Amino acid sequence: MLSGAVVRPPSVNFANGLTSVELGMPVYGRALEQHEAYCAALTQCGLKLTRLEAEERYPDSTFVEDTAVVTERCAILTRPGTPSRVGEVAGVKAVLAEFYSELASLCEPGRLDGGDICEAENHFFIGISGRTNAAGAQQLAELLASFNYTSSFVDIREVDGILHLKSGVAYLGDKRMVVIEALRNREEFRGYELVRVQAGEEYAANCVMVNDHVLVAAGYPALEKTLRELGYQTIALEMTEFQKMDGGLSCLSLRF
Ligand code: CIR
Repeated sequence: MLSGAVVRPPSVNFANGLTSVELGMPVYGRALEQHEAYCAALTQCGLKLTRLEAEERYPDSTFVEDTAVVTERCAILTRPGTPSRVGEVAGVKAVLAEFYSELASLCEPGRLDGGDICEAENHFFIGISGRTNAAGAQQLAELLASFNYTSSFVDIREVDGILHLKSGVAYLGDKRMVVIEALRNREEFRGYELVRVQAGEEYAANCVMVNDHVLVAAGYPALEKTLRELGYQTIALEMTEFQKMDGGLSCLSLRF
């Protein structure tokens, strides 16, 4: 069971963050409302939230997931794969130290964003992307192995339209994964039951299992229907303002 999460609301200059999509400027007030609803959903799922202060020095810092990999046995601080985000890690380190006695860090030349890490119980899929390099992936795999976790690499550099591995996959438990079409034939996912995301709903692949619920982005009815038919209780959340900045549901929290 997950019991806690770290979140950070968007800062006033959130719109100055990085994005690769052309969906317009996010509206700050609306982003705050969507973030509040997200926090309420995590609380509804039974998590106790640690809320960090908004951080204007780092406009992308609401996407806390990229700064660490948190597991049942350890937390590993990342070295984000884009220079403007490297400074975000220090603030997250301070708060994770309150929860973890085992706090490891990646080092040069490793680069890795938490959004590339998909935890599937004792196995971790590590995406190699524009943000996570082979050295970062290898360091993480070795650190995870020292805590008795296995891992495998999924190279997504040739997959169009996804920033991170978890922009295209999510683990639901019971060896079941949500995947976008572009990733569904990957050898790495053999042995898993795949819930396919239909064309046009790719953004919804970034859903998040939190205890008895699955958080899903609002506005993607086919995936939500499929999940409900499979017996999941879903909570649909408006994510439009975060989507404009290339962010999804998973990136807004570190859950442990
Ligand atoms: C970035 O480009 O780093 C942010 N604008 C979005 C990060 C999204 N993070 C995630 O999916 N884990």
